[in-house]
Amino acid sequence: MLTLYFSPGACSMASHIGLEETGAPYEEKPTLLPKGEQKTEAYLRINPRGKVPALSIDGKVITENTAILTYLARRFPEKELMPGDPVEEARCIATMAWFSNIVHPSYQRQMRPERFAEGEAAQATVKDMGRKSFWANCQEIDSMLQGRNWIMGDSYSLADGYALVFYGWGVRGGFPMQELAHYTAWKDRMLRRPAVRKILESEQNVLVKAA
Ligand SMILES: N[C@@H](CCC(=O)N[C@@H](CS)C(=O)NCC(=O)O)C(=O)O
Repeated sequence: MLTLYFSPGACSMASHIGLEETGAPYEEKPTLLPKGEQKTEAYLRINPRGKVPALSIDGKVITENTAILTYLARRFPEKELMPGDPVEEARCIATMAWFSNIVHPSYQRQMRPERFAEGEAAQATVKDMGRKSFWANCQEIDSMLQGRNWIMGDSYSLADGYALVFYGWGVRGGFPMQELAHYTAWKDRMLRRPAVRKILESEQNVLVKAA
């Protein structure tokens, strides 16, 4: 049995979309960050780092969106959820690693500056730098989508669901996402995918609430 631990609106939405795209049955375990459920004893037994997402595969847990999405694509190869060519597959993993290592933390700096610096003035600088770098990251995603339907080119991949997390966070954070023409056209394309729409609606994501 596949069991996903996630919190609506968090980066775990990438794995939630990924699981839905496989078409396989899975169990949902909402682990609500606003209620601190990621820090409970029960959840720390699942992921001692206290973060979502976590995916349990018959009791074996994997964490990190990049690992979960790569696992799902390899477990369900017939769904073609990541490129089959090894070089293209590595590029897809590299893109997801960039989302995880750079894009996510830049948003986090503007949302939670207190985790990065002490004192009001230092936190204001961290927040400002976080906003600037998150916006630069969104512009880079916009350029990546120029002349392409999907993040990896002609074919949809699980990296697309990951990129949608940041479009939603951009809207939530008051960034002028509509100015990013390629990213916005791609977001509309994403919303036409039944699996994506289903998860966004079930998580009550800002992108479907606003539509
Ligand atoms: N690189 C990790 C990031 C996981 C992560 O930071 N998740 C956040 C939600 S977006 C979380 O669980 N935060 C809870 C906390 O920090 O207390 C991944 O991609 O899975």
